[in-house]
Amino acid sequence: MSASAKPSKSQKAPKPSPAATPPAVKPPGAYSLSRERYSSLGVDTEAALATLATLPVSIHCWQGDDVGGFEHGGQALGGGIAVTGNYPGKARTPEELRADLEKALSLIPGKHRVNLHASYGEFGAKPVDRDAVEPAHFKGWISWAKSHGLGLDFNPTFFSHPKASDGFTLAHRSKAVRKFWIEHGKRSREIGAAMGRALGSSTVTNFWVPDGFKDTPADRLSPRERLAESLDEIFQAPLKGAVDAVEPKLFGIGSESYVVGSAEFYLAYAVSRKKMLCLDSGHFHPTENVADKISSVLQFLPEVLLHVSRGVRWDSDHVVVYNDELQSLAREVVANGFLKRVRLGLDYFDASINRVAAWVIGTRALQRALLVALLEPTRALRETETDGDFTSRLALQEELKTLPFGAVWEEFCARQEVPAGLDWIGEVRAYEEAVLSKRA
Ligand code: RNT
Ligand code: ZN
Repeated sequence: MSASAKPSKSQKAPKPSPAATPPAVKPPGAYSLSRERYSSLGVDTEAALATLATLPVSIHCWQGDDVGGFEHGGQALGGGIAVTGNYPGKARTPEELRADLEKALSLIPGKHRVNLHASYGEFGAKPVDRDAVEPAHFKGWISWAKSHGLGLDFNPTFFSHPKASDGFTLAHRSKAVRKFWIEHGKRSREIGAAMGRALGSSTVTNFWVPDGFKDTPADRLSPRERLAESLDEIFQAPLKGAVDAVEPKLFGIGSESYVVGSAEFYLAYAVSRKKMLCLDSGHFHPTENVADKISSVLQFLPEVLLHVSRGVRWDSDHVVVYNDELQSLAREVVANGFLKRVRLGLDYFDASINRVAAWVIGTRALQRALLVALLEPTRALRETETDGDFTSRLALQEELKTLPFGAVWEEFCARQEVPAGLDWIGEVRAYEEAVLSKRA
């Protein structure tokens, strides 16, 4: 602004001599300064931005309605998982859930996937039990995904159902109950394969069952024999395009003493049956390092699925945030060149804050962690280690923590045409006022 345009106090100040006037060039922006800083460490920020744009995150539909689903009569949440909070405005219909997802996706940079549960089908006027679900019940989701260029992932729902009310499904002592759930598993696998075929992008069908005991079992073996047998029956038929994953867990509410599908059970199952293993970050002892598992299991498995979550003291499924744990998870995937062998998915549910914001915060946090991992000078870091120079390794690791990645992230958002910084929250507030607050 010229001095004449706005008479102000500055007019009283002595006029700078012409020699002291800085040349009228635009100062370098925060991004170009950061790019130079990274480049001095041998890191190409442009390459990092290009790679990040190709990484889809499988966004879990169930954050939008507190794991409710759309079955007739809407079962209470079961299976040892729990959602707390009563923030208004949760989605009540597939249309509402899709609209909320669209809002969230418009604030998340990049192209992504949506992860559905079998209980989220569109079942029409008559109740459809779990042993009768079909690809037809997911037509609406498939055409929506197609029109938005999204991939889909899928999960059979082995909880929130009268036949799961005693905490057992595929490992149930009753043959009839097992048979019911085996049929659900087979049909879910067919739905997943049909989704993948329709969208031209393979759908992972992820199997998690809650089966376990509240108190010390007398027999730890038989339920595991039954679970292995049930899974084998589900996976028996060769199915073109099926990509199956299995998800272990340490404990759940009501299964504190014993979970049939433990980490060892499913790791061995996945290796012997050539299935994908799903690592959920809330499913281990709180002091276990989930990031450290990736390079171990990928020695023997072609692929893993991540359910990125945030447990606070237990498997509480808090919204994912950018913390050390998330950063080391992303770092292990990127630094080891595993981006093609790790499917990135989210799994959390918080009903105490705006649910659209919960999706945006968690997904952007994971993407930011991936970006920081992509900006790591991995070769230089590894060289210190091969040289046995652990002093420099530690010094460099510390230095990396305060490099200017924020400006690179904002550049990514700008190029992907989504709000950078906190600007997205205004859009969520406007949506809340116009749409969410009108829901009873
Ligand atoms: C439960 C598992 C499972 C579920 C979803 C809803 O502990 O993490 O993945 O959270 O399937
Ligand atoms: Zn999970």
